Amino acid sequence: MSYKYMLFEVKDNIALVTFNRPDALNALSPELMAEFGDILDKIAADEAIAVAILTGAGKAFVSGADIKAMSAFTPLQIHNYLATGHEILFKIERLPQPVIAAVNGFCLGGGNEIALACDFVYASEKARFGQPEIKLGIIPGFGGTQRLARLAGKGWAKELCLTGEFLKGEAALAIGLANKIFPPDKLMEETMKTARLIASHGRASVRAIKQVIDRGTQIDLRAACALEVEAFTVAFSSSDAKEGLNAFLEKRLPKFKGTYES
Ligand code: CO8
Repeated sequence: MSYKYMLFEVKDNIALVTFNRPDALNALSPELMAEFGDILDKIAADEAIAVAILTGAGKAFVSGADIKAMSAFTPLQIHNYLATGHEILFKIERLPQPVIAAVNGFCLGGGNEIALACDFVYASEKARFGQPEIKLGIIPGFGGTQRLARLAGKGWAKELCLTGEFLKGEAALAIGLANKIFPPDKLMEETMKTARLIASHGRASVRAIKQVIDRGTQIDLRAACALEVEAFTVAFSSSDAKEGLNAFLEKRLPKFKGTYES
């Protein structure tokens, strides 16, 4: 599939995925969503990719669903678009690789919902986070009411969804929408730095950490800790674990294989 609304490049084991429809502030048209889903499938199948970064071209990360396209939908078309959108966002969570959202600007509606499905968010001082659907007479539809409540708690999810107001800077940091905020010209550099650090680690342990945190936070603590025991055992049995432990004992840097082989 060739891409009209997305950019996709892989360099040094890091995939850079850019929403690239700046004239419409990277609004999520059905065509763009199909391209995004295709890129996520490619990342899932590519063992050379250790980490993925999502960002946006121009002044937005993503401004949300394409309001023009949405306004012409029938209820059945909306239903199908929402269902497809949820599946695409679940693809992000199912990826073995961590996904970092580098939020460069407006991160609204479906855009904020994409960021919420990523493993963590780095943001520019220009980033504006919000769920403004209420101003359109609708509600968040790509998991915003649910992932936001799980991340920031029910009170913040309700305040953001009920007011439609945007958060930025320290306020976004305080409720966990972003892990770190950087000046605009430093955002990609700092995101790449963290991506390279994660990419330098063993794939089996990176994947296990992503999965056990995602799955574990959906279930009770005792069952979640049992999952951690199993995930630790799998990681411990990998050749990268042998390499990491030996490297420490031999006072040298580890040389991880960069594969998911155990
Ligand atoms: N959809 C389509 N076009 C958009 C969108 C959008 N979400 N956002 C911006 N654009 C377009 C504008 O229409 C404008 O186009 P044109 O130049 O042709 O008039 C261009 O992008 C630039 O936008 P603005 O001139 O408005 O730029 P400003 O800097 O003045 O304002 C804002 C920026 C504040 C981001 C403003 O554009 C805005 O409020 N955008 C809409 C944000 C929004 O409401 N998002 C939520 C959408 S609903 C949603 O995401 C639900 C997801 C799940 C349900 C999906 C069901 C189908």
